[in-house]
Amino acid sequence: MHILLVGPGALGCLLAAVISRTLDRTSDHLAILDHSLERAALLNSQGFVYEADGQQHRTSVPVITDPAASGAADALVLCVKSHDIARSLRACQPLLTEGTLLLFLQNGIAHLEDEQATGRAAVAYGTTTEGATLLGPGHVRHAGHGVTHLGFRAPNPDASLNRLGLLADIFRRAGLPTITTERIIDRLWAKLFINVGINALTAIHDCPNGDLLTLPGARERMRTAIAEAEMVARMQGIRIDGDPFAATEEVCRKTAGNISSMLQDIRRRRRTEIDAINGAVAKAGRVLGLETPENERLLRQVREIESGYTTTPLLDC
Ligand code: KPL
Repeated sequence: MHILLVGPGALGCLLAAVISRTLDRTSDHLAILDHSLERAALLNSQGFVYEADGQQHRTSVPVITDPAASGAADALVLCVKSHDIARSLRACQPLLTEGTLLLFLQNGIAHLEDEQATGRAAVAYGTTTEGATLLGPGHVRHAGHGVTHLGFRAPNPDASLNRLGLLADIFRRAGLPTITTERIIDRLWAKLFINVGINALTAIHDCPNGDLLTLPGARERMRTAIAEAEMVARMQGIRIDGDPFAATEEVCRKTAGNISSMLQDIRRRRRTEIDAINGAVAKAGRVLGLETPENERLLRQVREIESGYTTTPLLDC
C-alpha cells in the first residue's frame, strides 16, 4: 500500500514515526506531504524523533512538497488542521482519483458540514484519542495511548472498504489500536463532546487538561458546553453512548498533564480549531433554532485570544 500522510503536525508526525517502524518496505510505501519547503528540507535532513515513555527513537520518512512527486497514492491521510483542509485538497487534486482512499482525521465536525473537493476518491473519516504533542519540527511525544476509529459515512463499494481495512491493519501493526466502524459519525461526535469540554477552557485558563476539574467554575462550564452539544447532536439524529460529561472528566484525569491541541496552538500563536469545535456546535445550534450560549461564549473568548496575538506564528510545527 502506498500511503501519503498530508501535514507534519503532531498527528502526522506520530503516524509517520510509528508506521515507518513497522512498515513492510517490500510491499508498502510511506511518505509525508508538507507545503513548507523549509520544513520539508529540515525533516529530510534530520528525520523524525518519536518520544514515548521517556525513550527517544529516530526514524526517517521521505517528505515531499509536490504531490506530483508522490506517484499514485492508495491512501491519502489528511492530518492537517480543519481550517487547512481546503488548501490541502486543492494541492492534492491530481491524487484524488478513483480507487484512492481519502481519510479525514480532523478534530471537530466542520469538515462534515462543508462540501469538500474530494475528486473521485473514496472518502472515509477517522477519529483518534491517541495523544500527540509536537515538541519541534518532526519531534513528537506520544503523550497518551488511545483508540482510533475509522469508517465510511455511507456504505461503500468493496474495493475501498478493503483499502480501509488494510490501512487499519497497518495502524494496528504500528501499535495503534484501530477499529473500523459503521458508526463513524457518532464516533466523531463522541470525540467532539470531549474537545468541546476541554480545548477552549484549557486555552482560556492556560492550563493542562487535569486542572479543569479543580479550577473554580471550569467544571460547570464544561458540563454546560457538553450538554448544549448533546442537545444539538440529538436533534441531528446522532446516537450518544454513555455520559459524555463523565467521559470528558475521565479524559481530564487520564491526560491530566497534557497541554490540549488548542492551547498548543495558542502558545505558538497559531489559528486554533475553535470554529470546528465550539464554533461548529454554536453554528449547528443556530441552524436548528437551539440556543448554545456557553459554546458561543467559549467561541468568543478564544477568538479574542487569537485576535490579541501580537507576533507571527512560531514556525516549529
Ligand atoms: O483531543 C484532545 C486535544 O487536545 O485536542 C484532548 C482529548 C483534549 C487531549 O488533549
